[in-house]
Amino acid sequence: PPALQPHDYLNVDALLSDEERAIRDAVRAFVQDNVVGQVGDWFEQGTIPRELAPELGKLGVLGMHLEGYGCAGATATAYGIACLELEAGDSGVRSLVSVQGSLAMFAIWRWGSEEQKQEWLPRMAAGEAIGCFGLTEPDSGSDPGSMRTTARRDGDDWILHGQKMWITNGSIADVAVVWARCSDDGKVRGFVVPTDTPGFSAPEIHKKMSLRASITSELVLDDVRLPADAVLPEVASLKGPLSCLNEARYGIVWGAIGAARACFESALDYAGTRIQFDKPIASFQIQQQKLANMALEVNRGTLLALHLGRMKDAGTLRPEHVSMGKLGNVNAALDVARTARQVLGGNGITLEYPVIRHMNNLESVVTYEGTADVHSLVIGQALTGISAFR
Ligand code: TGC
Ligand code: FAD
Repeated sequence: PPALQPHDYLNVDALLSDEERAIRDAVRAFVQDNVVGQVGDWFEQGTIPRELAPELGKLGVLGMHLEGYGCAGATATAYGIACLELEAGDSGVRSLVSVQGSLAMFAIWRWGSEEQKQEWLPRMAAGEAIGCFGLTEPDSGSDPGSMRTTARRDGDDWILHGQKMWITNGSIADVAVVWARCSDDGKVRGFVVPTDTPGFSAPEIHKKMSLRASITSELVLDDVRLPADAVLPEVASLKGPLSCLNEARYGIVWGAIGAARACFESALDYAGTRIQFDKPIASFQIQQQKLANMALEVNRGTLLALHLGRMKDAGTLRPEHVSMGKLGNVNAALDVARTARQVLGGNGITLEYPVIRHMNNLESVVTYEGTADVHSLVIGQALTGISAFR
């Protein structure tokens, strides 16, 4: 058999096609050139440069898995591989791409009118227009069905009123997909809101200790008047936003393992060079056990992601499968990051190394797109047939 590679212990590489490997290498090189050296500063400053969006557009990862309208039409597996490489740079970069492609663009692509698609998708695929996705509210997180944002009709127009919370890309977005409950029939619908519409504002949320290389905002909708054709015509239920979440959660199944891999690689490298008691710390059994467990989690998580990717491409992936992937891989990534942080000793707490940045980011990743508890309950319901949400 071929020699064992510490960075690809199970030779997952051999399970990928040439095209998938080429996409991986292109995204990895992009992250190396455009993210790795700068992201510690972005994290410290609490920002991410807007100019990254057109660069990501040129790379072809915005709406990468969508067909037409300037999108790459890649397979789900290829999109997942891209998410892994992006999140090996930073969860904030993967978030930008997820929110753009899997949430805002997917909502328009799946549930929008032909005019809405023509107007927004090509510019969004190019990164010329940035999108955000407003579902969560201050009093409505895990239970989005309790949302209070309303849409009422005034003649042909719609009037949106309410507030959204924790919205990635909010303050830098050109367009917001906002989910609201319609006051005439009580149904949840999506609205395409250009962010320069009077009454719309997006104050940025500060003092975050996680996902700092990402913009997070409130959306304030103060009687925002929209034309009749602003509504997404093809869905009138919570199924609309939840279908988008399936897409973004799928990307996180892969992405979280990218963050874990970066932490593992940093710890492996550090353990081999850091000398204490006259030896590299890698020569101590306790550290080897940590490295072995990290390698196990990274490899197991990669295989799980790849399996779900192949299922998605085959059309057999269910939302309940995605919940298992998101729960398992984000928890695994958090374990790896926390272990790696200890291997690095004092250096594990600085932004000179990637580890604590990833570790803190993963505290957001485990909460957004359905908390670990929510995904456990989805799996529990699938196993028992009993819903324990209420
Ligand atoms: P429930 O009564 O079960 O269903 C309501 C309607 O939705 C349909 N549905 C789904 N459709 C597609 N995909 C799914 N996964 C679906 N789950 C349910 C269902 O068939 C029904 O349709 P219809 O047509 O009959 O009305 O809904 P529920 O209110 O009991 O809620 C279920 C629950 C708790 C699982 C769901 O609310 C949930 O997932 N909550 C978590 C909320 C969440 O994840 N929010 C994320 C916000 S976006 C975000 O975090 C972006 S982070 C940025 C980044 O990615 O970087
Ligand atoms: P809550 O729902 O209030 O949960 C609090 C605790 O209660 C959690 O531990 C939860 O698991 C637990 N809990 C809740 N219900 C149950 C239950 N039935 N059984 C057992 N335990 C339960 N949202 C968007 O719409 N768009 C975005 O772009 C976006 N980006 C985000 C970016 C960041 C950095 C963060 C942190 C969040 C973002 N979110 C976004 C919001 C995110 O989806 C929510 O934070 C998440 O859904 C959880 O909602 P919550 O924070 O209100 O917590």
